[in-house]
This record gives sequence, structure tokens and C-alpha cells, in this order.
Amino acid sequence: MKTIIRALKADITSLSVDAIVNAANSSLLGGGGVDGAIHRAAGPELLRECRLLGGCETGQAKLTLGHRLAARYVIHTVGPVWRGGANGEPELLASCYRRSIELAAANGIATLAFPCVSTGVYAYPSELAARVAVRTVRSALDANAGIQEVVFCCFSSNDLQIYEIALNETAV
Ligand code: AR6
Repeated sequence: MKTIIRALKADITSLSVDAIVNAANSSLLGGGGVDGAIHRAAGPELLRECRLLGGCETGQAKLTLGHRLAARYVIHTVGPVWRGGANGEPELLASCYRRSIELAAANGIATLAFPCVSTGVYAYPSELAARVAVRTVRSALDANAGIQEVVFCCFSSNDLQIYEIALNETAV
């Protein structure tokens, strides 16, 4: 069965999917942006669980429960800080999406939502990031069966438009 891939505009903490992805920092101990929103909505049990994980390297991903969220799990990934684009940023961002898909598949997660990783505080240009995200998710899904739906959860209308273009551009 072909996986549904779509973009929508929403607060990711409101989504009833099996797992939401968090754009975290390497401490995994919370922060601003989507990370702060996820920790607020999941409650203090999430921070308690994150403390046991020993952080996470850029480009990698770790799984926790969703606690008070509708989502059963949170996949925490650490995107690269944009430093002009010639410092491995595209490869590291692709790795965030690929590792998250692999972790989801390994844990029987069928529906998964991503925020626009690295495009807020970490300043990765949105159009470039969307192309990396869409391309990487499509190819990672080929190798990871069982995922039924991937949602690109955009927080702004502008990001939604960018994703709709990226999804059309790379459509097979
Ligand atoms: N739902 C969906 N998307 C959101 C939400 C939300 N509730 N809130 C913000 N966004 P950012 P980064 C979007 O800065 O660039 C944190 O402090 C936002 O509009 O959250 O990867 C971490 O602890 C943007 O499109 O993440 C790290 O230190 C996207 O989420 C650092 O920021 C990502 O923006 C990570 O920076």
C-alpha cells in the first residue's frame, strides 16, 4: 500500500497521530518553538523521560512516549543550525527525517507528523528545508514498510504553501 504524504497547517501538539516529531536541541531537555509547545502539552513526565536519554546528536533521533499528548509517541530529532549551507546542513537535515522514519517503522508507528525541522531558531531556509524533507521522506518510505501516513505539519500559511509546492515538484 502506498503511504499518504500530505501537508497541513496545524499546531502539531493537537494532532491525533501515532507519533509527532519534535525539533529538539541536543540536550533533549526542552527549549522554545515547537519543542517548548510539545513539552508544555505533554506535561512534566516528558522531561523526566528525556532526562534518561543522555541527549541526542545532530541528525539523530530518539523515541519517548507522548504522555499527555494525543500522540502515543514523540520522536525527538536534532536538526542542524544553518551556517550558510556548506557545513553539512543538507545531509544532517536529511538524516533527521530518515532516522525518524526508521525509528517510527521499528516501533510499529503507522501515522507520523513532522514539523519544519531547523527552520525556526536554527534558521534553515524554508524552501530548501522543505525540498530536503520531502525528498528524504519519500525515499526513506521505500525502505520502511508499515508507515501509512506522513504529515508535514506547518505552523504558518507560508510554510504550507512551500510544502505544497515541494510535494508537487517531487511528485513521482
Ligand atoms: N506546531 C507546529 N510547528 C510549530 C509549532 C507548533 N506548536 N511551534 C513552532 N512551530 P523551531 P528549530 C514551527 O524554532 O529551528 C528550540 O528552542 C516553527 O514555526 O521550533 O529546529 C529547540 O529546543 C518552525 O517552522 O525549531 C532548539 O533549541 C518550526 O516549528 C531549537 O529551538 C521549527 O522551529 C530548534 O530550532
